[in-house]
Amino acid sequence: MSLQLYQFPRTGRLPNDSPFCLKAETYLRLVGLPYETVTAPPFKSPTGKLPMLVDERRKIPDSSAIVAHLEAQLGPRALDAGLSATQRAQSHLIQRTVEEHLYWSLLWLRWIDTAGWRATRTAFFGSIPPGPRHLIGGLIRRKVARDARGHGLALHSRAEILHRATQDLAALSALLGEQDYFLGAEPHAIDATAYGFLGNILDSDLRTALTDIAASYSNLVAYCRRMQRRCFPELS
Ligand SMILES: N[C@@H](CCC(=O)N[C@@H](CS)C(=O)NCC(=O)O)C(=O)O
Repeated sequence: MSLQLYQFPRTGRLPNDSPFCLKAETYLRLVGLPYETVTAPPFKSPTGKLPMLVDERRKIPDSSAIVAHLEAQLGPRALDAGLSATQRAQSHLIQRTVEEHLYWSLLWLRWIDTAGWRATRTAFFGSIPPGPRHLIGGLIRRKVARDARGHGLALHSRAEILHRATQDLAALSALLGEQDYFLGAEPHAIDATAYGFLGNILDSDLRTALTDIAASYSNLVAYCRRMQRRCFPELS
């Protein structure tokens, strides 16, 4: 099996500031499969989004499709092989919450919120000369704003967006409780997803208003530290 993970360029301390890319790489680390990362623009992927996995010659865009593909290959060694129907349902609901809701809050705070945008522009476009930096950054920012309004969350006030994101974090903290991982003492595929997003909120150099809110949940902070030590020990 030759695996190449196509993702955005690394911009800081975290392996990737895209939560979906970090999810895919965290999964690969959890299962211990060898892979190489390839820095690529999103148009290289058939969906126009990253991450994308190339397994031999086969292109697999979408982090969930990547996880499903590798879980199928791993068979009895798959991370979720022994899960009950209830645990699978819990994973599904956690995943939907972070990918379809919490993600949009983080996106809004990074790209649209004035303070977040200053940091995002520097992190993502800082290596481009100032003229084109403002042009390219502005164009992508307008697309993100359009997407976020289309989703619906960006139609609300900043306070409401923060409130809803805080509800997601509170729910994640309550579900995790005193456990080491979301489904118990050992990590499963949902932990790759959870760390992709929580790591991007808590551990990224790109801080937003959500970073301090998440930092008040001590079990989420400890969880990120645990995941980082387990999956990316070179960062600790
Ligand atoms: N459902 C996809 C979502 C991937 C996604 O939204 N990636 C974003 C970066 S976090 C992207 O590539 N955006 C580029 C664009 O929309 O042009 C997955 O799970 O991989």
